[in-house]
Amino acid sequence: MFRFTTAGESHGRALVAVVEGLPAGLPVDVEVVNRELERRQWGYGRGGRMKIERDRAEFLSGVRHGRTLGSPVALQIENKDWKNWTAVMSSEAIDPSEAPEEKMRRVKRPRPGHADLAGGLKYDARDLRDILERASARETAARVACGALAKQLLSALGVEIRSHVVQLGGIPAAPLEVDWEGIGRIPDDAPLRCADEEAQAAMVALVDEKRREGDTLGGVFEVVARGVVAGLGSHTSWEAKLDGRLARALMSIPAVKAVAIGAGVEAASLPGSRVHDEIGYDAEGHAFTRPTNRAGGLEGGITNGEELRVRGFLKPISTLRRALRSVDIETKEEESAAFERSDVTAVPAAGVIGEAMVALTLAEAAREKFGGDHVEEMRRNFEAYREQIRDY
Ligand code: EPS
Repeated sequence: MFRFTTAGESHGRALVAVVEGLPAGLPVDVEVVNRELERRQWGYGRGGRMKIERDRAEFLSGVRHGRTLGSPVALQIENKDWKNWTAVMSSEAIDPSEAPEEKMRRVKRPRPGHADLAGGLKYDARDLRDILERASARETAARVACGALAKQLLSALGVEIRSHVVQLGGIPAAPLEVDWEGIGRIPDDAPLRCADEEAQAAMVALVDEKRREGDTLGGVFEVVARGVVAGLGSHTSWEAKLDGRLARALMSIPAVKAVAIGAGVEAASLPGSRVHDEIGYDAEGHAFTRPTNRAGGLEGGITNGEELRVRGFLKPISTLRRALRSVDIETKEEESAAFERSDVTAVPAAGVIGEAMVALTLAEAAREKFGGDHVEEMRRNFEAYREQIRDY
């Protein structure tokens, strides 16, 4: 079974992750993982924390001489900021006389939109730091490291994954439609990983404006996977449907409030003749063809061989410098919500996290379909299946 899990608090010692179910023999390049971690940190609108962190993965188990062993892969990403929080985040019991309130940075004013209040109520936390440290999007660095391993597995099956920002703070008015090559042309150092330079310049100006105002912005990212073979996921039960699994994976990214596959919500207001992708056949290439891909590569919860296209819609970040109204959980008096520091927006970073979540979901589906204990065994099973499709 392929699965992954993460642990770690935002200002704790480190983030850790365990990935289980990777086949043996998969090449693992730590620099490739680190490049993904760097991509997640990039983006106009990030705050002071990203100047402190320089995320690097360290493999603790499951990899030997640059290849997986088939055993659980454990990795760790150090929090450089930890040294500034050792007392606040200490795992040892603290004597209250040696821990004055101001030093403990207790949080009592929940931020609307964050997990603070709901989590505080649920876990009976009187210091909301007990909630926010784990609810922080810092955790997504660990997911990106896991996703980098999933990407390495998928690349053995010819799958490539990219992401880009298609809307930020309502700019442009409708989300951008960009083909695979267009996404590939976005330079690595584009401030917001957006294919349209004019729209990007307007987004940057809006980020500046909202930073001045102490406000925040959301937006829409798109993840595209190319080379995904038809037949991942299944129509046979609700939990096997890959569209549902992808939606869940993307919805679990902090601030994502909606997910769309292919034409997504727009399809709901169009007639069937303008939505469904007609089917043709290329006799020479022995392949079914589609002139359009409004389905986003998924039909019946199964990949259909077209590009997989999924979008994540983010609400604005819930930590505002110009804090919203809240209530002190102790005094019950009206107060402004807590603010330490924050990003104005993190939509490009969410796109990279989206890539990781898509990669992990596809890797799980590929492990189900092609099995194999060694990556070459998996690849043989995959090639045999591809032949079966060609002869269909
Ligand atoms: C976050 C708050 C900020 C962000 C953080 C998510 O961190 P801090 O509280 O340390 O200023 O920078 O994102 C990351 C640390 C990251 O690695 O993406 C939050 O409250 O969710």
